[in-house]
Amino acid sequence: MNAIRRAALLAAAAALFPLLAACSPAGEAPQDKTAAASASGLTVSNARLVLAPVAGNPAAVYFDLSYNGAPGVSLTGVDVEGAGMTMIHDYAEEAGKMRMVMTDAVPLAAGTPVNFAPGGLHVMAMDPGSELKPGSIAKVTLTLSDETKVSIEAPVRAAGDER
Ligand SMILES: [Cu+2]
Repeated sequence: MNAIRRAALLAAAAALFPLLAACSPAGEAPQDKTAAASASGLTVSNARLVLAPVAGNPAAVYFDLSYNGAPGVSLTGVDVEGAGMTMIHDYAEEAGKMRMVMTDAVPLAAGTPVNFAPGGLHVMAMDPGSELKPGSIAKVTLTLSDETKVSIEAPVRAAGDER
């Protein structure tokens, strides 16, 4: 191998290395429930999808949001790959009873964490497909009012599992 060719190969290897490191499959990025995704000041963590006791009934998606972006932004939609329509729900007291209510937008404010959790805010995912089975991973994409999208991998849990 001559010197020029060797130098060119070294340069090519150096240019490739960051890419290879960034997409190594079993690499440094933690793949457990503590994995977080973020964009435009929004960080999503602790995502999980909990199936209903009856297969095919709506599943619930929970996650924790922290935000340090621009003011006036809200969470306007959540998509779940492999499921049908989704809705953001909250619980509200009405005539002494807790009822689920639809929520169009969840305002985000810097320094104010928002938790989607059992008994409170949650995403209902209609018609979860059979590929969303316990132990699998659901790709959940959050959309903000400023068009930002953040995708996170949510472990799928059975109805009886910890929520
Ligand atoms: Cu609901």
